[in-house]
Parts: sequence; C-alpha cells; structure tokens
Amino acid sequence: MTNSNAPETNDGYDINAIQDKWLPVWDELRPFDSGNPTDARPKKYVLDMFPYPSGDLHMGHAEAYALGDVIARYWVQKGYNVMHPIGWDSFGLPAENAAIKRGLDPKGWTYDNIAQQRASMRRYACSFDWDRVLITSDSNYYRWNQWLFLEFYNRGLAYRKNSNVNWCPSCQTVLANEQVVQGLCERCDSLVTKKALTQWYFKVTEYADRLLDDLDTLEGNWPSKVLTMQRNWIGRSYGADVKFEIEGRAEPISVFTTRPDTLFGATFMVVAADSELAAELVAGSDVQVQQEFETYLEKVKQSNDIERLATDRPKTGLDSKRFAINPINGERLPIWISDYVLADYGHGAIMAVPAHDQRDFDFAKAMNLPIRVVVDTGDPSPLESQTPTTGDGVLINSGPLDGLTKAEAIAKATELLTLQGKGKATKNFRLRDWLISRQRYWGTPIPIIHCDSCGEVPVPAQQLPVELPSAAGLDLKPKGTSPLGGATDWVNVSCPKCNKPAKRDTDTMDTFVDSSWYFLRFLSPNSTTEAFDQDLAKQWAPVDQYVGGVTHAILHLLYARFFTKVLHDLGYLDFDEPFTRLLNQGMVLMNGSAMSKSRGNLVRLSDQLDLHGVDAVRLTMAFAGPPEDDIDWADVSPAGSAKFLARAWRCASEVTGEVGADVALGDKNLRRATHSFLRDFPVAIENFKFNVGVAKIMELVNALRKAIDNGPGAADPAVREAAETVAKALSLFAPYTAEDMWAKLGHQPSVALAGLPAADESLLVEDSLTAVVQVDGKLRDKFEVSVTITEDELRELAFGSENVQRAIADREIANVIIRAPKLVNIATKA
Ligand code: ANZ
Ligand code: ZN
Repeated sequence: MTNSNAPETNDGYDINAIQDKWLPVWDELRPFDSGNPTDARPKKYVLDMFPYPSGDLHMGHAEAYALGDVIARYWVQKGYNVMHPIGWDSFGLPAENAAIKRGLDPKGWTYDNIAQQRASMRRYACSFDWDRVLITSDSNYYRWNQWLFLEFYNRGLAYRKNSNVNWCPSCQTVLANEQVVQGLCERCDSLVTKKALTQWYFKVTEYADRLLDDLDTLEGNWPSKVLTMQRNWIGRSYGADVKFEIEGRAEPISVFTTRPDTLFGATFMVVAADSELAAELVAGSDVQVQQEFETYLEKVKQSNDIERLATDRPKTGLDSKRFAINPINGERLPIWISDYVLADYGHGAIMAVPAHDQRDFDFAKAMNLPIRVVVDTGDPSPLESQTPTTGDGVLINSGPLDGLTKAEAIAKATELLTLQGKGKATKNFRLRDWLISRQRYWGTPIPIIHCDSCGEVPVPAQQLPVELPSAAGLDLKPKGTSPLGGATDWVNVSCPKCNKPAKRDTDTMDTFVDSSWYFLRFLSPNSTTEAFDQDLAKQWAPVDQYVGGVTHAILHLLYARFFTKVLHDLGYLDFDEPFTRLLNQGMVLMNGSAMSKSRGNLVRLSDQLDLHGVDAVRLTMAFAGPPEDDIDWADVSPAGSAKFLARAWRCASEVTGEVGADVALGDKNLRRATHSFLRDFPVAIENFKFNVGVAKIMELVNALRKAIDNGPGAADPAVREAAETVAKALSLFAPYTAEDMWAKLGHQPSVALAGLPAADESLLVEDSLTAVVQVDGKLRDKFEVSVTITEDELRELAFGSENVQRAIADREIANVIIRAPKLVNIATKA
C-alpha cells in the first residue's frame, strides 16, 4: 500500500512501509489481550469513552485515543495486565437522523460506520483488547438495559408520571434537562419548549445526597472543574419550608426559602405561572384576572428556564388578587403570578423579599410593591442605592429576630416556625429525576406491556430481549409519537399476567442508559446469562483510569455514578463510584475554532495520516501541550514530529554493539542521561504531562546522537541501552516507529511488552559537586567540578587559584592531601 502523498522518506525512514510491516504482526501477536485468567500481572482498567459511530474517526477521536493509549501502554510497560477495551455507543438520535436524511435503515448505516471506525482504530494502533468489544445496539447488549430497567422498576427506581417536559419541536421528542443547552436542543439547536406528557423516569433524586457527598472522595483524582460542575448540577441548598395560610383556601401553600431570617421582609408572594397552583388560585379570582392569566400563560410557555431565571430580564406578571398570611407576623401579603418562579423547583411558589433578593427587587419595582429592609449589612440601604443587599449583617424590623446575625436568625426563625408547626428545616436539590423515555425508533425498547385490566406489566425476564422490530415499513420521521407504534405486529401482544390483548410500550430509552454501565459489560462482553460477571467486577472494577471529553462532565458521569450506586445497593457491586481517576482532554481546533464542515476548517484525520503517518499524528497530539488544553492544529507541526521520529529511528539503526553486552562497561555520561530519563519519564506520564514526557525522549535522543557521533561511538553498550530505552518509551506515542527500532536493535516484537525498567539510582549521583581547597585549615576557594575529576586535575585547579596562591604567599609547602572530587588540603611550613 504505497501512497502518492507519502512523506519524504527522511533518509530511509519510510513510515508507510513500517506501518504495513507491523500491523499484521500485531494482529497475530495480540499484545494487549487481558483475558487470560492465569495472568499474574497486577490488574489495571484503563477506559476511553466509547464513540458514537457517526462517521469515520475525526481529529477529536485522534487526540482522545492517542492520549488514552499513552496511559494504557504506559501501564503495560510498567508490568500491569491492562484491560483497555472499546465499543460503540451506537443507539441514538445522531444515527437515526442521519439515516432518515439519507433514506437508510439506521442499523445498516450504524454498522457500516462501526466497521469503518474499527478499521481506523486498528490502523491508528490503539492498544485495545480486540476480544473485548461491545456495540450497544446489539440485542445481546440492550437486553441488559431492559433487565436493568426492570431491576430499577421493581425497586421503585423507574416510574411513569405526567408532567411538563422539555420538548424539542424539531426532533419531536422529549429531552432530559441535561440535553437542553442554554434553552436549545443539544442535538439540533432548536428552541426547546414545554409539553405535558406521561413519561418514564429514573429516580436519581433518591441518590442526590450521595451523588453530592461522594464527590469528596474523588477530590484530587478528578479535575476540580468537573467536580464543581457536578456539585452545581446537583445543587443542594439548605433552608426551610414555610407554610402560608391562603385566604379562601383550606390548604396552606408551602414555599422553600434559603433565607427564613428575612421572613419579616416578605412583602408579597409569587407563584409560578405554569404551576397547577396558579391555575387554581386564578380560578378562585375574578374574570378579568382569569382572562389576563390565560394570555400571560401562553407567553410564558414560549420561554425556557434559563430566560426565566435571568436577572437582567424585565419582570412580567399579574396580580392574582388573592392573599396569603405571613406565619411569623400575621401580615397579609398579595399573591402575584410570574414566570421568574419555576413550577418544578421547591414548591413552585416563593415568599418575595425585595430588599434582599435581586429578582424580587426588580419585580417589586416593576409592579410598585413595597420594599422593607430587614438585614442591616452595613451597605447603603437598598431603598436609596436601588440595589438589594444579600450579605451578612444584623437583623432589624424583625421582632424577635432583631439584633441577631444572619446565621443566628436563620436558626431562630426556623425554630419558631417548627414550634408552631408552620415550617421546618429542609434541603432542596436542583437535580431532577432523569427522564429516560424517547419517542424515537433507534433505541432500547422499554420492557413494559400496558394492559387495560392489569396496568403496567413488566415483560417477564425469560422473554428478554424485547427486540427492536425491523425498520422496514416504519415511518421513522419524527412526529411526536414513537415510530414503534406503527409496528402493529410487534405492539400487539397478550398480557403476561391475564393473557388478554395488551400493547407494548412504544418508547425507547435515552442512550445515556446504555453508557451508564457499559464499563461493566466489558468484563464479560459476550455473556448471554448476565449483564456482567460479578467476580470479574471484583477483580477489575472500578475503572482505574477513565479518559474522555469534558463535554460529558455532567450528564454521562452523573448517570454512570447513579447506576453504580444502585447496582452497589442491589448487591451486584462492592464499590459505589465507577471511575477512580478521570482525565478530560481538550478539543482539537483549527485556526481558533472548533472544526466543522460549515465553517470550512475541517481537517480530515485520514488525510493527516496519509500525509504524516500515524506515529507523527499521535506524537503531535501528545506533544502539543497539557492534555486538558485545546490543540490548534494550525499551530502544531506533525511534519516536525515525523522528522524527530526519523532521527530517533536512525539512531537505532546505527547501533552496532551486541545485544546483551555488559552495559556496566558503557559510557558513564550517557548511562546517567538514560537513567535520569528513566527516573523522570514515569513521573511525567503518571501526572498526565505527556508533552513533558515527549520532551524528555527528545533530550535522550539528542544525547544518544551525540554519543554516536562525537562520544564513545555506536558500539558502546551505553548507546544500545539508550536506544532501547528510547524505543520502549516511544512505543507509548509512536508504536510503529518504536517497533521497527526494536527490530533494528535485534529484538523480537513487541516493544510494547519490553518493560520500562526502574532507574539505577547509583548512576544518578550528581554530575557535578563543589570541591573545596583549604590552606592551613582555612577555606580559601571553591570550584564546581565534575564527579569524575582526577586527582591531578583537582591539584592543578587548586594551585591555579589566585586566592590559594595569595594564602600560601611565599611559604614552603609542607604537605598536600587530595581527596578527589571533593577536597584539597594544603599545609605550609610555619
Ligand atoms: C426568600 C429569599 C430571600 C430568598 C432572600 C432568597 C434571598 P437556591 O439557593 O437556588 O435553592 N426560590 C425558591 N423556589 C423557587 C422557584 N420555584 N423558582 C425561583 N426561585 C425560587 O434558591 C432558593 C431561593 O430561590 C429561595 O430563597 C427563594 O427565594 C427562591 F433574601 O426565599 B428565597
Ligand atoms: Zn393484563
């Protein structure tokens, strides 16, 4: 396979020939198999986030898999049995939309792409264990999604409810909160609206506290940015639920507040416009209010949560003409209706304290409502400065709370309310339950049958999998109801309980279900009897090192953590965090922006590989900078990488010393360079400083080159030692070149298994040290000298020193003691 775009051969270094030579050898050798039960090496599980098969590999994959491979190959070199599997996250909208656009079956399209990606990964020399592969759209995978769903269902962790859900009018499907990005559909960028629908949920909120608290155990091993994002997403706030009696309503209304200390400053109440409560309050008000409300609600439905919560947005709303009673002082408060209060947070209603909350302040101003200051923070009064104060201070205008600090007043107010049965301390989460049903074809069918007599009936375990019917004859175009409804033969079944005619649930699962436990499936990817092998999970899991994009910092990681905790509680796992260590790599940009076809700055990986060779591209990815940073492909030099690789390769081809010659006889300086490399390189790699690791290899190659040309020469055993070390280290980044070097050095493949020895500490003593010269017991001079300095050289230095000569003056020398390399002691005759 010669290529017309082949890089310059760089003096005999022909990367295309090298690639063609070694790929089949590795296929034969399978150096990265991890399945041998008698393998005595310690275990390590390194996992790269698996890709969507939405086309061939691109530059982003090239970066991610190059970096993940450095880690996996490093631990192999360090003597570990590394499990490094790969699979495809192959269900989901991207495949389905692409298939619809091209008029193809999502299945054919998906599996073609998988074949292409698999071939590219092989060419890219990823150190995957090719016996551990999974594809989530295989029924032998998704049947376990169904099994897990039923496990959850039986424990009350999967349930159906009707509520206002995020709806993408273009994808014609519901979206999880996490899939709404700044109010837009994550997939197609359409404005997301709300729709009342009955949907399936996983009860993530039951795990909210643990999902939050256990983040502390990941501190230091996960990027702190990701921990912060998870914490904010879960969003626990402590505060109080406070009950307000409502005039003309039997039941009081509860509000959630983080500031019960400000109860005396509440001057009105606000109810979310799209809540049932608002509709009910309005129904009990006058006709004019009812008409205004209807118009207002229509408008509110057009906007999303982000807009609604924005502080800089002009406030809108209407007076319900109903009244609430403040439980702390019996004050009568008007109830307003607005969209800045969300229906599904807290209780969908708030007590408004305009003096100490920005949005309440803006609303009070807009609607001309009273403002009462109750905390003196030392800042100018909100009434004068037109800015609410939110800080700590001393309570005023607050009866029994007067004189207390904010914290004291929060405690006291909560206590008073509790005593009177009008409130209690509580906490609230931003996290919502996970909406998992989708009205789309290409996903895991939900294993539930709906029967008119029995209601929801789980599909019996022995009837799993519920296979996805063929797409032939189905209209896959989004239309608001699942395309599976059209598969009448499939839908109509008899009820497993009563045998009467019943219907299958036609929704499919969110693909985040698939990726929430796939890391466990890799332990026994082909098992037809269980989702994963529990004994193997004990041995291998959790994942020691997870590598992937920061785009999955919230939802995927949160869901995988949730699944792990549930499986732990169900007794299937003996750990409850899935990923011990996490590395997020940055993005690959071109001229400052993300690559995209429409922007015209797309760089094709296959072109880069043809142009520079696999190794140069991989090395460039690792050398570009810290892995968390973005790489601008316009700023890096794969051609420079190729040149360096050629230089390293030539060194190996020039080595003439015998394999197995006694290295102790080799050149000391070069040996020291090799062993300080062996000391520093692992530190760099284990701290994800891959660019530093590459720089260290470059230094060693320089030393090696110098030793061959102007030093002890190509036959010196230290030269062989250095060249072999370069090949081993380089195998992490440039596996083809490294393998070829290894062969040139007279070894059998594979260099990947050669092992990186520990540094020989005895060779690492300082290169130079300070020698001192004493004359008659007094220190007269100091020199930086080489540790290998001879006695004669040291004598010459000492007697050449002006300071020493002055100290001796014209006296006669009685005695000279020289202890190279440290000391010269001169005694004169008195
Ligand atoms: C009175 C108050 C006074 C508040 C004050 C804040 C400052 P976090 O921290 O995000 O949990 N709130 C409660 N439910 C809401 C809803 N459904 N939609 C919009 N806002 C809501 O925020 C809790 C605070 O957000 C609560 O405390 C409430 O306003 C408001 F000086 O109550 B506060
Ligand atoms: Zn039935």
